[in-house]
Parts: sequence; structure tokens; C-alpha cells
Amino acid sequence: MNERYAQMGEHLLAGRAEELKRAVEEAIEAGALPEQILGEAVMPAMEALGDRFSRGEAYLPELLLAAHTMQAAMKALGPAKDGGGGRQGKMLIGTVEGDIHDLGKNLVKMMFEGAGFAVVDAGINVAAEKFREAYEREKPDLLGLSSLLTTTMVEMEKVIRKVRGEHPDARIIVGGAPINQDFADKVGADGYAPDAPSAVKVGKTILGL
Ligand code: B1M
Repeated sequence: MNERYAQMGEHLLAGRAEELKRAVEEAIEAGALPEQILGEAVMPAMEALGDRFSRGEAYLPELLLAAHTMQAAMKALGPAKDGGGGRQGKMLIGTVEGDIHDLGKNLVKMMFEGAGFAVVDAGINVAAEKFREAYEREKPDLLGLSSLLTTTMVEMEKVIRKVRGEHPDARIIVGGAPINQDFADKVGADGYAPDAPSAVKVGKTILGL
């Protein structure tokens, strides 16, 4: 399986969406779990690309290409087969203001849907006030906030304050590359998860499921 994962990473970075999608489908058929594919193939490839970008060895178009390719291939991961349905509850999720990264958020959404949640996606670059409005409209059991930039992680605190100002019992989970448990505690989130599969576990724990 290791060689298969390495090849998936190569497809991702080269923008070969169809090949990646096929490889993911074959791996799932061979018994691989979505979280294994994410952890062994997708995340290491994205991290390597991010490191090259930091060193000035890769550029924005390469990041975009990998992002598009991953988006196309993510459908093949398939954990959301039952479309959520809301058996376990309702989640509202979004990426905070100033931040347009959405691949991680989309994965978290897919995993929650796969676990039987109805998920409302507020999108990217969502201002605190928009989160509050959506929270009031949707009345979710759980609010999920994603941030990928050190410059936007502070927005999480604003959203939490804004939503809890009106709904003190709101249950909130945060995540994204720069986030950790200490930060989550500091901003008053109920939970933090480092990746999409564990987000579902943490979310269920928060909800007492
Ligand atoms: Co951006 N980018 N990017 N980028 N980008 C990073 C994040 C960066 C680390 C790259 C680097 O320099 N090494 C860096 C941030 C540095 C920092 O803040 N410390 C960075 C930068 C600087 C930027 C720009 C500012 C670049 C520029 O314009 N000069 C710009 C910002 C634009 C903006 O947001 N305002 C920018 C733009 C972009 C693209 C648009 C080109 C593209 C995003 C496309 C998209 O999302 N549709 C992009 C990409 C692809 C990346 C990297 C390479 C990959 C991110 C990704 O999608 N990973 C990234 C480098 C890296 O992460 N190593 C980088 C795969 C994804 C599945 O993982 O999102 O981490 P991730 O999600 C994980 C967990 O974090 C967690 O679960 C997910 C799955 O397991 N998780 C949660 C996420 N949300 C969660 C929520 C939860 C729980 C868990 O509960 C609710």
C-alpha cells in the first residue's frame, strides 16, 4: 500500500486529478480507510508542498493546482455516502474571515456527514457577524471553525465571543494547521481536533454522543 500512497502524492502534486481519483477508489476497494489515505498520502504531499512554498521553491500556481486536484479527488474518499441525514445532529462549519483555505474544512464536513450529521457549510472568509447570523438561522448542535493562517486564527476568538454573546451554551470545535489545544482552551472552544477523522470523535464527545 505504501507505494500506492506515494503514487497518490505524486498525482496530487502533478495535478493528475483523474489518476488520483482512480487510485483513491482502488485503495478504498482494497480496504484502505479514508483516514489512512489522508494521513499517508494526501497530507504528507500537501505538507511537502507547503514546505517547498515556504522555502521559495514552489509558487502559488502549484498550490492552486494541488488544491484543485485534491478537491476533485476528495469525492472518491466517499465517507459521506449517506449524505449526512442529521441522525446525529446538525453542524455549521466555516473558515474564518480573511482566510480562503477550504480543503481541510471540506474534509471535516465530509467526515461529519459520513458520521450521520447534517452539515451546513458557511463557506470561506466568513466574518464573525455572518457566523452569528448563520448560527441563529440554522440552530446547529455544533459550530466548527477552521483557520489555516496564523494571521486569521485570532478571528476564532471573535466568532466565539459573538456567538456566545447571544448563545452562551453554543458548542464549538476549532481546527486547522496553526491551531492547537492550548489555543483552543485560550479562546474558549469546547474542543480542538488536529485532523478530520478526530474532529468527528471530538465533536461527538462534546455532544455527549
Ligand atoms: Co496557503 N498557506 N496561502 N494556499 N497553503 C499555507 C497554509 C502555508 C502554511 C504555506 C506555507 O507557507 N508553508 C501558509 C500559511 C503560513 C502561516 O500562516 N503560518 C500559507 C500562505 C502564506 C498562503 C497565502 C497568504 C499565500 C499568498 O498569497 N502569499 C494565501 C492566503 C490566502 C488567504 O487565505 N487569504 C494562500 C493561498 C493558498 C491557495 C489558495 C493557493 C491554496 C488553498 C486552496 C484551497 O484551500 N481551496 C493554498 C494551499 C493549498 C496551502 C497548503 C499548501 C495546503 C493547505 C491544505 O489544503 N492542506 C498550506 C501548507 C500546509 O498546510 N502545509 C498552505 C490539506 C488540508 C486537507 O489540510 O487544511 O491543514 P488542512 O486541514 C486539516 C487539519 O488542519 C484539520 O483537518 C484537516 C484534514 O485532516 N482541520 C480541522 C482543518 N480545519 C479543521 C476544523 C476542525 C477540525 C480540524 O474543526 C472545525
